[in-house]
Amino acid sequence: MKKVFALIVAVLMAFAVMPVGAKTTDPLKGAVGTDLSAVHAPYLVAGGQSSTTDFLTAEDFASHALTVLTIWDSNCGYCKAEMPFLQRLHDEVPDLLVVGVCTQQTFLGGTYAAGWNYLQANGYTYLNVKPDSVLGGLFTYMDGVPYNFLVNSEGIVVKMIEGAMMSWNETCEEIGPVLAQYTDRQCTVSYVENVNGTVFATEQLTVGQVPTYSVTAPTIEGHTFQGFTPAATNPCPVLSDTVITANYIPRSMKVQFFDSITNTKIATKYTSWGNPVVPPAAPEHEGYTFVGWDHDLSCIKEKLDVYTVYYEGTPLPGDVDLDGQVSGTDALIVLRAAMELQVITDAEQNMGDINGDGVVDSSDALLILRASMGL
Ligand SMILES: [Ca+2]
Ligand SMILES: [Ca+2]
Repeated sequence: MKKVFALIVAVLMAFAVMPVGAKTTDPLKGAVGTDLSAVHAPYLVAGGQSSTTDFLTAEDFASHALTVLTIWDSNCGYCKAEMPFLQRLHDEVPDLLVVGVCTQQTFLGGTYAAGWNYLQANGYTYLNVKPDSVLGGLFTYMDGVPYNFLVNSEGIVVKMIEGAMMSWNETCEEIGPVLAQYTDRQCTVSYVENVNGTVFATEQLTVGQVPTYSVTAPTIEGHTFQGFTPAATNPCPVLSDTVITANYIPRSMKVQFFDSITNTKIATKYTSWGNPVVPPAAPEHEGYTFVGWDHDLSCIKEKLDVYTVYYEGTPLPGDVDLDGQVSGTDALIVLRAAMELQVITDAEQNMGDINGDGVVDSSDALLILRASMGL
């Protein structure tokens, strides 16, 4: 219904305001072929004013392979939705000029001041202008906002994009093949895995070509490959150097906790590879002190069965190996752990942290050594 109405309006407008024969463009292609080289549109400056010194002119078209004229209004939600992609074009694509054309009243009643404020508030830094009579002429092809017009270096409209580009992929698909007609710039595609951030493959493409994804995602210990972003099933023509991320997730690790005295299971827990696991509360047994668990629980890299460690009676502080005496052997275990020469169990960590600061380090080793010497 909206389309039919728009069509009727367009037909009425065509008869009402356009001199017959004034436009030579194919109506099916809209504005394609329109010559904008006479443009002289003032930059939109602070507060929504017109610059009196800076104007968009044919020179700006001439100095870029392609220009995106994006016609927008500060009251238009779809316009705002595509602005991050326009900013990305501005930031990343060196031979492309992005120019916002801020409309006033024409479509949704937005104002230049509101447009200016929206740009500032959201950090959009691409050029914005007010329409002059040349750019205003494009409005006759539009039944709303946003519209994007691609303009070649001679100032000729070569493509009209109706409605917002709602994703980066869509933006690349709309613009890539057109930009490719005007540049043979090379782009590097880097394939990066998201665990260590390593680039594991690259390929060279020209603008508008599509990444091949003909790479093998590396095997990463403890992780499962989940696919690429952007997805290989939805490849995106390149406009500039591009990163494709290979996504991995850590594997789930099952840890079962057992009571070493009754030989019964206390709990089953899951953690992701390389992460700690939080143990359950240990059962109490008459005459025994619970010391800890018989594995290191700070970094789980395999499926584990973990048992409680009990000491009959009360252990001596610093008796890491629970042999009933504090000796140089206990100090050596702690020193080796502190130097990362040896992984010690949860129980050994609890006994070795003699100063109770939550870490096992060389100061614990020294204290244990002094204790063993009766100092
Ligand atoms: Ca000992
Ligand atoms: Ca300590």
